[in-house]
Amino acid sequence: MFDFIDRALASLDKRMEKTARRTARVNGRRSFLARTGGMLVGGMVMPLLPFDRGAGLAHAAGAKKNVNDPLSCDYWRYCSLDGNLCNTSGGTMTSCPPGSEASKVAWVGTCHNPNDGKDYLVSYNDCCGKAQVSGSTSCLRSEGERPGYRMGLYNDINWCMANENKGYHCTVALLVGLADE
Ligand code: ABN
Repeated sequence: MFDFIDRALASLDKRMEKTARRTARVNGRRSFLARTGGMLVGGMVMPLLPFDRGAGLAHAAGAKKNVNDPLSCDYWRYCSLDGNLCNTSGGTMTSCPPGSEASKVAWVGTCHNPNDGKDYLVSYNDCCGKAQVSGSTSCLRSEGERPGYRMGLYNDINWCMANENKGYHCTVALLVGLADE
């Protein structure tokens, strides 16, 4: 009889011990530290992982339709042009309209020419000293532009600032040369 009770108590002991160990494993200090450590490391590593800051802009850039039309903002040379097209403002793509003069400083972009697969440096000079005309085509493209924390990386600027007459009229796109020369 006592033998039976002894065995029953021993079995109960074993089960209690097992349950206590399992509880300690799941809720114990070490497990808490391991989980917290995992979350901390994850939190530190997440911001380092690469992600697309361009919000798919590269894809949108590839979707341009009129890449060979100099009267369209899609034209490949205008990849970083922010302003009115001079060829719709009384001038041409490379010359300022009469009565205006080219800016002394300019924004230079790197544009991919889909016709020959090469990258070109393009200088966007503003034409200065004449009022803007209505009906001219205004473009806003900023491939390669970065937020305005550094002036040289930001193209939303009136480049007539260095000229005597600072009135902005339009922007020309001059081919400077191959980007990897
Ligand atoms: N570079 C064209 C321009 C002119 C005035 C203001 C912003 C941009």
